[in-house]
Parts: sequence; C-alpha cells; structure tokens
Amino acid sequence: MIRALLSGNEAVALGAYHAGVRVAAAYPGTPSTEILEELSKNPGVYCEWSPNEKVALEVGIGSCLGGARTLVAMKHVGLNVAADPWMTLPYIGVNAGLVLAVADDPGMHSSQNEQDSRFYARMAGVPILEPSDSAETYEMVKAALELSERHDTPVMLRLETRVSHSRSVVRYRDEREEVDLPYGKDAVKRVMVPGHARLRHPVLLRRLEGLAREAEGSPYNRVEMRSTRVGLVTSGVCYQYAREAFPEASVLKLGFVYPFAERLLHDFASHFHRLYVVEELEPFLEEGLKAMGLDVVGKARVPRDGELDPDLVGESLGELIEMDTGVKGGGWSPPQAGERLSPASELPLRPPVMCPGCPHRGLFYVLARLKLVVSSDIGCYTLSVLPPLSGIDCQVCMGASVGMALGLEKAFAASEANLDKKGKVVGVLGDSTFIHGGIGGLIDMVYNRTPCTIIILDNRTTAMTGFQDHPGTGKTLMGETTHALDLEELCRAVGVESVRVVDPWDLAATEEAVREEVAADRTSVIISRRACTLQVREERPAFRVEEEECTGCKRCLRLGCPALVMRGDKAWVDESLCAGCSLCAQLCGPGALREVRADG
Ligand SMILES: Cc1ncc(C[n+]2csc(CCOP(=O)(O)OP(=O)(O)O)c2C)c(N)n1
Repeated sequence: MIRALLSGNEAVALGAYHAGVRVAAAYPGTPSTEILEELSKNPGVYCEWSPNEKVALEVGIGSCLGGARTLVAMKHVGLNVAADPWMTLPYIGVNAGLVLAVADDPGMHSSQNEQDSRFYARMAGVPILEPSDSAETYEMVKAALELSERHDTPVMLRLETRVSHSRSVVRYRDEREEVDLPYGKDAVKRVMVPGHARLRHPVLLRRLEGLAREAEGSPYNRVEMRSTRVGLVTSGVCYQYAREAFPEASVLKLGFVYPFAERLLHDFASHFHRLYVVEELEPFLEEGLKAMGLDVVGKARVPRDGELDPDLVGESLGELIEMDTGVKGGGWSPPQAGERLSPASELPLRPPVMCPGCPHRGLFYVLARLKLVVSSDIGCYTLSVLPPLSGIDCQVCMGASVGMALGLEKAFAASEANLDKKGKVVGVLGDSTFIHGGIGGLIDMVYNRTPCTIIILDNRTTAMTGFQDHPGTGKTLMGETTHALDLEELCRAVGVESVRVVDPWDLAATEEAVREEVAADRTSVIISRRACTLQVREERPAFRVEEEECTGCKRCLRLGCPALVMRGDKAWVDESLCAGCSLCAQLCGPGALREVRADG
C-alpha cells in the first residue's frame, strides 16, 4: 500500500485513473479545476478542456455510451450550463460508468453565487455520493463508477471547496483497472423522441427505488453510536465539523446521500428524542427527513448561507441540544480566547487587484474615461469593478455580458429617461468566456440589428482559474498543438461588419478605437489583445518616478496599479512589481515616469 497526502481533487483524479477512466472532460472553475489538470498527467486517459460544461457533459455521454468509463468535472454553476443534457441523460442511461464530479463553493470563495448541487441530482433522478475527506473521495470515485454501471445511471460525486482543496492521507495500490465495454445500438433507449422518453421515465423512477434499496446497505452510510441522548445526521465536510463540535454525539454519516436510505434513517431516529441535521447550504437532508415524518432541527438554527465550521456548528446547535437533552452545551465547549478556529476573520481585509502590467487595466481605464455603460462578464477583468477604475455596471454569469448589453441597448433606444445612455453601451468579456458562452449573444446582436460594441479581452488564456488553455490558444490540455480558433474570423463569420484589434497597452489607440466603434451605428467587435503578463513574462525595463519632475497630481494612480503608490507628495514605483507596461508614463502630464535603463 502507498500512502500519500492528497487534496480531494487529486484524490478524484487518482481514483478515476485507478478505476480505469479512459475519457474525462471539464471546463475549469474553482474549486474543481485541478481534477482534470491532475488526471491529464496519467497515461492512457483522454482528457480535454471543453469549451463549456454543456459540451463537457455531452462528450462524457458519448464516451460512456461508447464503452469507456468517464469522468466529467465542473464547478457548481457549471451544472447550470450543463443542465439540459444532465436532465435527459438519466433517461438514456450509460453503458460504461459516468461520474459527474461537481464542486460546490459554500462561502463563495471564488464564485458568483452559492448553490446546492444536490437539488440537481434529485431533480434529474440521479444518485449522490458525497465524501468527507480525500481517502473517501478516492474510494468513492470507483464506487460511483460501479454504481453507475450496476444501475445504468450517471452518478453525482458532490464535492465542496473544503473537500476539494484540503489534503489528507490516502492509501492506495498503484494499479489500474481495464474497462472496455462493447457498444450496441439501442434506439428506443437512447433516442429521446417523446414516444421513447415516455417509456424511459418510468424506468428512471423504478431505478431510483433500486438505488434507495442499495443506499440502505451502503458502507458509505455509517452509524456511529456514542451517546444515546444526542443524534446528528450529516454528510460531506460537515461530518468533520459535527464530530469536532459534538465529539460525544451519535452520528449517522451519509455518504450515499440520495436517494435516501429511509429505513436506516428511521432506525437511527428511533434512538433519539429528535435529530439534528448538520449540512451546508440548503436544507436538503432536513427536508428529506421531515418528509419521512421525522422530528429534526436543522436550518432553524444552523446558518443556510455561507460556510460552516466547527465553532459555528457548536454555537448554532449547542444551546438547543442542551435544552432538549440536558447535555451541557450539547457536548460543545465554546473556544477560549485565542482558540478560535477561524483566524482569517481577524486578518485585515486585502481586496484583490489586477496584477501590475495586466492587459485589462488599459482597456478599463479607457472605458471609465469615456463614461460608458459597461455590461461585463466573469474573469480577471471583473476586478475593475473596484475603485479607482470602478469600470463595471453589471455582471451575472459567464457569457451574459453580450445579451445584457443587447437588452440595455434596446431599453435605452426607446427611453426618454435614459436618452443620454443610448448608444453608450459596451459588452466586455474575456477570450475564454466569449468561447464558453458569448458567441450566442453576438449572433443575436447581429441578427437583431443592435448598434453595440463588444470588447473581447483576449489575453490568450483562461487567467482567472490558473491559465488553462481553450480553443483559441492553439494548445490542448494534453499538451498537443492544435488549430487556434481565429476570433476575428469567427466574429466576421457571424456577420459583425467591423472587427478590429487593439493593444490595450497603447492607451491612445485603444481610446480611439472605442470612441469610433461606439459612435458607429452597427454591431462591432474590438479585440483587446495582449497576453496575460503573469503567463508571458517579458523582460521589460521597469519605470521610475523622477522625483523633481513629479507634481504629485496623482493622475497615474487612476490606473489602480499595485506597483504605484504615493510617498509623501510624490508618486513612487515599486520596481520589483513593475511589469514595464508604460501605462503610467502615458498618463503622466509632466513626463516624470521614465524607463529604468540598464545603466541605472
Ligand atoms: C459556468 C461557469 N464555469 C466556470 C466558471 C469559472 N470561471 C470564472 S471566469 C472564467 C474564465 C475566465 O477566463 P477569461 O474569460 O479568458 O478571462 P481572464 O480571467 O483570462 O481575464 C472561469 C472559467 C464560472 N464562473 N462559471
């Protein structure tokens, strides 16, 4: 046996490799991204970054039907994008196993919302396995693939940030299973015309009954009997919190979370006056237990928003459990001063900023200067919402910037109240985001004759999630060179008359392009192109303030560059941070910012 300290995401990858997964597809998204990055390091597994999560799942459907064990990975909001194939996949079933690893992000460490993917499994009629640590994650991948094959269903492996990103010990043998199932045509099962789908829906419902029977005896649903006074039901990382907060309590730890193991839950409940449910986000287990007629307390006490931790769990339930059972604090002892488990809350806030030399900065400086209405998207550039750029009006989900810009423009076109905004709307999105979900909106703009400018911030990578390749970069996840999608050609092909490229490090040229296109009465695209400075680190001389020439006007500070600060009444450049982009020098009235030459 080998022992290794792995993150949950590494454990998914290793589990998938050892269980014989031959095809894996994903679109990056924190906290799930590392799963495919890790898996792709192994031989014999085809791994791809798909253009978006819907395509990733569709690739997965094809490959499992084709007889290859398959893993599809995404973050929680990715499942919104993939929801259409997800809802019908359980009708057609699999062939070789298909596991969807979906990572929720309670507390929104790097997401635009908190949503609970378990509801997507229930809505689709798909079983859920949910691990509490890396060892369990590793084992559950194989268990999920086998469950998938036994019941002819996709399986959701539900992860959360703390499981995906925490490290714990995993024991394994370095052996890979070989699975290669024959493909057979079966149109009634796999072609979901209404007549066939009507036959398949009852199959799905019967399958759920079989899955519920299997959940009753699953080794992942574990009763830990301790005190007969306090009984907790929990799953995932919350199991760890519950154990830490209430070490004496009895626990029913659910790993095979859905469909519910009703008999097991009733048996466990029979030992206690009432049950306490510890779960993050929505009252998924709680509602299920209540529907079974069990007396449970959950979200009436435990927060429904944000991340939990052992102290929060203890604080929220301790008093009630004491009242119900007489057990002091329910078994929880409040931390003493200095013992708190969440020291992060005591640190000073440090807002994220765009890096020195970030190519997005120049573009957003121009947009702010021109006082445009900016419909934005998700990526590093969303950081320009913060002062001093304050450059974004709205942002919802990946690709939405284009459709929202269209809607704003149509609303302003017929408005008396917003006459000054008419023709002032731009949509802004990154290259990865444009390919993921922006192209449909652009087709709509051209089709419905919208005089609006879309700006694609083409930094040649998916920077926000850690520099993943995408169809525009000319490289695959497996390191091969491939066709690089030509964004200009693509935009022209959908009917955009004016497509131009600017360098956002050239402020004057960028401003001129934006002014001209916004003024023109047509749909246009500006591609603001320069590689991400963190990824392509060019050796450029830093800039320095010539003190005697600096008037202290602070114009350069309007860029919000972290390499530039005031020292007394003069601007000062931290040369160790400066990327040499020259934007500050382009803004400096008296010309006090100069390149640091090699001779000093
Ligand atoms: C549906 C969905 N999938 C994934 C993500 C995670 N995510 C946020 S922004 C982004 C892409 C950013 O890349 P790009 O648009 O090229 O901008 P950059 O960060 O490079 O500036 C990703 C993958 C998400 N928020 N929503």
